[in-house]
Amino acid sequence: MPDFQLFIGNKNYSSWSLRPWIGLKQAGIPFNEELVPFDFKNGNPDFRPFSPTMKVPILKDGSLTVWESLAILEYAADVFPDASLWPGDVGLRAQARAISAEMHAGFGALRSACPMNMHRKPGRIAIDGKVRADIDRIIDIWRECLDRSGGPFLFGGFTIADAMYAPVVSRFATYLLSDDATVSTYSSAMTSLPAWIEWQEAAVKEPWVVEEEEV
Ligand SMILES: N[C@@H](CCC(=O)N[C@@H](CS)C(=O)NCC(=O)O)C(=O)O
Repeated sequence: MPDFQLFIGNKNYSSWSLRPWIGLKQAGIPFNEELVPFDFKNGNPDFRPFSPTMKVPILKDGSLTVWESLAILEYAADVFPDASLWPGDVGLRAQARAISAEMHAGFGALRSACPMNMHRKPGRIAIDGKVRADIDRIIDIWRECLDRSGGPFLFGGFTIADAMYAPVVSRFATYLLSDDATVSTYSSAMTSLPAWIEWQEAAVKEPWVVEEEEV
């Protein structure tokens, strides 16, 4: 019997935590949430007892520890095969894995210039060509997937690929990064999810301000 415990950081800022959290919630997989607030100035000492990497998210299932957001979601998909966390078709599953891996490994310019920050009043900031290239590539991915699937999510129903891109949806909204119709349609589908609303409501109530994440 799985006994999932998901350690996450601040909901306002922790984009990597949002990924497995929204994936598990949306799939109806039960888990206990352990929110451990960031303390970057002191090296996040409270992460030491549960995190081998000193980062979040971390999933514990009994004596098993899984780190890295994508590995956590892969594990959940293995343990709960009926949750359809990946597309059923082998080719589409390969595509979903490819764009999830691209997100996990890439888009560093966008991630560092535009940190997830749900508290922040929406407004534009100056962005350079590398950030613009990340934005353009993400819009191309979303457009190709949505054209093929017909939406509302990248592969029709919600999958790990949507969970991996969830923080990008938040960044696009906070920093007003695109007027593209694809972004607006996909963002509406994502931000209407009950799991999204639950996370965001909790995020904006958090009292903590993390200077390192404010741009
Ligand atoms: N590749 C990791 C990234 C995890 C990560 O960088 N998490 C951030 C919070 S969003 C963190 O814990 N940072 C603490 C630190 O770098 O000291 C994943 O996918 O889980």
